[in-house]
Amino acid sequence: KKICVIGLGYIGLPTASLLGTKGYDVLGVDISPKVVETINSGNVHIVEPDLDVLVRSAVQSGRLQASTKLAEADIFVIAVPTPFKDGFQPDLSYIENATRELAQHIRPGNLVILESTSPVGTTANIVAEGLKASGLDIGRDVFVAHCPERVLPGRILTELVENDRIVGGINEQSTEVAASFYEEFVRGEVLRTTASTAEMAKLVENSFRDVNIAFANELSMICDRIGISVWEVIELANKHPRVNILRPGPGVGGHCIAVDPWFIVANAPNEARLIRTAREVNDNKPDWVVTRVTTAAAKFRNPVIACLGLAFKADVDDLRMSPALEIVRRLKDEKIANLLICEPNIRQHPDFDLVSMEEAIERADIVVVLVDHRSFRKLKSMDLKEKVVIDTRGML
Ligand code: SAJ
Repeated sequence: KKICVIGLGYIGLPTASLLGTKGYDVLGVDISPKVVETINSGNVHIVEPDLDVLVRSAVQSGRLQASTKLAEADIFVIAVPTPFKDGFQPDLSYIENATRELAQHIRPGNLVILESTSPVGTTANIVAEGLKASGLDIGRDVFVAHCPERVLPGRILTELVENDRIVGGINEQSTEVAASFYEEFVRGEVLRTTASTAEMAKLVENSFRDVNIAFANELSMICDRIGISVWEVIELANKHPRVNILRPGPGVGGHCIAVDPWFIVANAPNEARLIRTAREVNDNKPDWVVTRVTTAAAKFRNPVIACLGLAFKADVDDLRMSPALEIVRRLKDEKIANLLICEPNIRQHPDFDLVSMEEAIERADIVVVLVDHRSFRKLKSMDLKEKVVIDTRGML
């Protein structure tokens, strides 16, 4: 079977290379010539455990090829970004462009799968509707389904195979054809539903997490106001058999959890009140951290601040929508201190000079922990007695 994966990012590339090693002939398509060139030379442009090995082996075996151009295939998988634009409205232009191109390549018997996280209605109203430009009978000649990706960055290759998958077609036959495809390589359960229910289920998963993190973040601000340790409160409360509070942090980042809840708000603005408020609580958390740091800095004459971490979460190199990055940028703009910035997972940053954790700690008056990277664990054994420590992740 020939598979064409459109979009070779954090989801598309792992999917394409996994299918390549499972015996499918895979064409990976991306608009960036640089990405295409990198992959065709057997290399990767994103950091994810074991992905480099998988891509190299798929490319070397001749089962994975990348191109900037679509070609004919049996199955098309769309894995392009769905960001939002001003006013928190979903930006579906990548899906629209992919669909427009696809309409020129599909043939009877094809299956088109949308994996990108999308507002409810996208599979039917944008993809299936757009494919009608091919002149084919969409739903009968060509099957269309939504199968949202659910993998956790840092564990993508394992979760691609192990996680249960939701498959929702625009009609029953589409659901069945798409589900059979996933059953060929997924070890988890393949759950059948409609396209719009599949879309909503994915948005709900990430909103559930966002709302629960917002609860933890609100608690951290309340406890700080009252003067007790939020970490101890959560540890004790979580001893209750039915309580499981998540961890407060500097805010919620990444391109999923900080984005997807807005798609629900856009669909039902009057009803989605808790979901919207949770987003606002999490988006305001960096501001709260900046205020705490600037208040602490005001007590020094020429303060030196160590900022530990820029990534959006532990043990990744991804800085997209990272609250840590936002906090560091804001502190830099405030010009109140000399900043020493440390991010062990990237080699360099265009806007900041990076230093080692040891150097940052040694020279700092104030230490701000922004990411709980594994390599920061040695902080516990370092001498911080003379320093003001603002630990947004509860590492200490
Ligand atoms: N965070 C906290 N406290 C916590 C947990 C997370 O502050 O207790 C923060 C993280 O530091 C990070 C953000 O939340 O800034 C999101 O991190 P994450 O690890 O919760 O999730 P992502 O964005 O890496 O991946 C999520 C996953 N969704 C769920 O767990 C419901 C993943 O399964 C999805 O596939 C992915 O979004 C996606 O692509 O939608």
